[in-house]
Amino acid sequence: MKTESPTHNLTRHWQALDAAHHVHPFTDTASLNREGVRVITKAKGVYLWDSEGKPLIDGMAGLWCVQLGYGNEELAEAGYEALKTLPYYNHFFKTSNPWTIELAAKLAKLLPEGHEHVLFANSGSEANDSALKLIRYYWNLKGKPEKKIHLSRDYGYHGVTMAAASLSGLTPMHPQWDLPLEGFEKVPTPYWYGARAAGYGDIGPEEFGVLIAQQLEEKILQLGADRVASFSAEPVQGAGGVIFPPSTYWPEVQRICRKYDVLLHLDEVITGFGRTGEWFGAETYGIAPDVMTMAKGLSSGYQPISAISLGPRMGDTILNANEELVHGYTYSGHPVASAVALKNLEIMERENLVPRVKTNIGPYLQRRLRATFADHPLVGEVRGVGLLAAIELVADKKTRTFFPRDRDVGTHCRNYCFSSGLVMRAIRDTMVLAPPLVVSEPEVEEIIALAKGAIDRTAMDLGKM
Ligand code: PXG
Repeated sequence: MKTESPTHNLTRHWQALDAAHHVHPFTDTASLNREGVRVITKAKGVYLWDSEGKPLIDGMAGLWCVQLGYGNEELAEAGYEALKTLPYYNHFFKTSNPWTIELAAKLAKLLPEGHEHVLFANSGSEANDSALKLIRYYWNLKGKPEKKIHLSRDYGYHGVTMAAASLSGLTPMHPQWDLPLEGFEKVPTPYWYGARAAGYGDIGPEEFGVLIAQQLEEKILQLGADRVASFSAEPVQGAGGVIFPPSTYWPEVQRICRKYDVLLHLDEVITGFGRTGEWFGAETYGIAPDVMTMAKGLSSGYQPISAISLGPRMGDTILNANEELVHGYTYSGHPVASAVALKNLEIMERENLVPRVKTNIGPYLQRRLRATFADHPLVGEVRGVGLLAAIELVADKKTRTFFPRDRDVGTHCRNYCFSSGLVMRAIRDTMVLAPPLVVSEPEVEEIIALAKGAIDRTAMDLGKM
């Protein structure tokens, strides 16, 4: 009879307890419990280990957030220092703490021009919820209370609270919860690779960017500009499929927002803190938002913290309202989270991580991905900026034809990735990479080799190799 190792017994113990008591996000509980969960027990650099001692290289920086990689001692010490000195206090009673003050000032230096003020929250969803409240308040203060409709995009992901899920354009996020709420409307996204399949014919990316932006204008005119409060968007759509806008898109969107007096809310939860080779996607794409939300990379995911920054219009109006701002969380500007975030930004600056993504490791990843996959029979397109990349798996490269959704080719490929020791995310049939900003060239090579193995095996299963 086979005897089981102590680690295996422990894994089984945790799997049983997890199945009995723990409900997972975005997961079919019954199906997961039949399979058994993978328990991650430690991490260092760009590697994770599970409870069986199996290493995984993390091509996703956790959930697009671990900019500095795992096991950074300085971040741990910054958190420990704050935990010992001031484990908790709030900002409600005319009080503050040194770490949150320094963090706000540091952000004001890094943020787009005119963004001098920040509010803190604990997650991307809360930040987006807060941004929408501040947008509503702005229009109320301006004497335009009828401006209440929030526009956002198909395939957008903005989180899961009632408002953030309503803002999200991933339709499976809505029916279970009777969402979206009233007053949330969607416009199309500049997903050029899918343009042909969506019936736009053989249009070029630049022309397509303008066409899609103009659909925002049509939507505003159809609803009435006097009723539209805001347009929310990620500079690059992340969880919706890593969709990069054609260069014509953002200039046109900004022109339209200005013309119809619609506030521009930029969701930088994924693109913030170096992911695209600048501190913010706003710089990469030349966007001047009225309000910006950020989370994830702000603390490299070591602590839950998010922020909302106000541009000049909203800042001037809201902060000079001469009345109480009736908003805030118990943990807004938590001292420990603030200390870790502050140290995280200090290290990113000291190590020149953002320029490294722009001129060194980002271009290296992009070049190597294209060299490896451009001619692959299963790969329709490799796209990316900085350390954000997507590999689109398609049924027919020439005609840009996708596989039927129910083939679930992406999940099939992702399962091969996991079993060979690579964390790579599948969004529909798009394979996605967003490694930690500290990833080295040999680690990039390891990620690409494992990705190639998984994509090759998927292609063979489909009879394409
Ligand atoms: N905005 C954007 C652009 C995001 O990517 C949120 C808001 C919400 O943040 P919180 O902290 O509330 O989760 C996100 C989060 C995935 C995945 O599978 C992506 C996110 C979260 C969980 C899973 O790609 N993004």
